[in-house]
Amino acid sequence: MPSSASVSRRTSLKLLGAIAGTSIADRALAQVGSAVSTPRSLEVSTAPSLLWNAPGPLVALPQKVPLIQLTDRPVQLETPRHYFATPRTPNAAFFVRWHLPFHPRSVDLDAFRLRIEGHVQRPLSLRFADLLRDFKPQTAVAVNQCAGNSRGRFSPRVPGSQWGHGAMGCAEWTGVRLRDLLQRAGLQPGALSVQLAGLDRGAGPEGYGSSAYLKSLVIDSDMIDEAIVAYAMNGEPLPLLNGFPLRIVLPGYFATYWVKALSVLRVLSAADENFWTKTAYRIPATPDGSTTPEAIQEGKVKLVPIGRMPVRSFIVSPIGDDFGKLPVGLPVIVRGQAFSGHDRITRVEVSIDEGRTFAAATLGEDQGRYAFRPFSFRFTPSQPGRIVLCVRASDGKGNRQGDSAIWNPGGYLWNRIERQEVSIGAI
Ligand SMILES: Nc1nc2c(c(=O)[nH]1)N[C@H]1C(S)=C(S)[C@@H](COP(=O)(O)O)O[C@H]1N2
Ligand SMILES: [Mo]
Repeated sequence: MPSSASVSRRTSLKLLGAIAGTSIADRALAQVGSAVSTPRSLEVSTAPSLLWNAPGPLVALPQKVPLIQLTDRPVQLETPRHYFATPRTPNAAFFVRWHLPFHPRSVDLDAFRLRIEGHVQRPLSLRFADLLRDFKPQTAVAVNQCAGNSRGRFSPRVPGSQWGHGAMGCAEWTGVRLRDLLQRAGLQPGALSVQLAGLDRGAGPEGYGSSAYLKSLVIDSDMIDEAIVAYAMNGEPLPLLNGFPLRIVLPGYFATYWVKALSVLRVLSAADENFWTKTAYRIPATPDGSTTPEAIQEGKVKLVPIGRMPVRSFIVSPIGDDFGKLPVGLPVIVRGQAFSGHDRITRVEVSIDEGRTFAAATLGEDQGRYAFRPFSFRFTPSQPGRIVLCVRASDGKGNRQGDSAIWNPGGYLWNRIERQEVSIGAI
């Protein structure tokens, strides 16, 4: 018979696991050590996170406010929830994700060149200042979202950073159209794709021998038309951790294509065989990109490169139970952001009865097709108790968020309807 102390410890650990996902529970387990029986603790540590953000510590790196640390080498930082109260994410609060440990710690603009090479008529080597002076600026307000944003929700759990919802941000990006740069260099006949290379280096995933982060865009595609080589973010130089001095911005598409610290555009005349383009970032070729572990194990699932971001919406406030009750009889304003990589947001709906019925929210300013679209929804609770709020968005292409949990081995594309439980108390 276990002692009553260890039973209650176990119960509270279980609770911790349920509300906080794995890390807090794991840390707590490490503290209590052998007092906890192993099988149960393993049960706890595979539960998906229900927290809005990953539960990591806050760290402050150069040019950044304190952000949630997922890993330190390479740096991966998540943006805390409250920064999404506004439709533009401040540069200093913008999330950070690198794959390779040696990302630039400084870049000397005098020495820096953007090279355009490969299957072109005139290879170019451009200075930062050339981009500002010799090309027409192009601006877009757009969401940069990691393909694995919200991976911590996956059940069963998949490998990779266990992000909460904060691996995304929306900024105004300014730079030069990729098409204009390619036109200046002149494509040779047979040019197929453009490989994008950054300054970061290091051992990639074991066994793949990939020491540079390389992505390719097919030349004959809308991707090339929309891509910007950005030198400014919200009107300022990019923070070093977000790709100073130049990065690719590809509005509507997942961040995997938004190559940071961009230094080479290499025009290819054959398919790109490198790991990051050919093998990584693939999703099941099903309508919603979802499949099952069994189907993957049986090797039956056709995989295709990831592309545009599915429609999503997030409640940013109120933030729920642990932070005090909302008074009965006084209005509550539910606020948040919605976006889609397919088209502009046309409708956001909020439910105050856990998704049984929805009513239209008020949309804020439209800053661009692929930008955050703020929404607000006002209601007055008439009795004390618990309410589960839900939010779902629709875009101009007729896509609407559904309520099923996505699963795929990469942990990509999560866009399930979000819930926020709140407590209503008597005044
Ligand atoms: N050079 C380089 N660019 C990169 C990456 C990288 O590892 N190296 N990661 C990509 C991925 S997967 C993401 S999610 C975004 C993150 O952009 P951010 O750090 O500015 O938020 O950068 C993209 N661009
Ligand atoms: Mo990512």
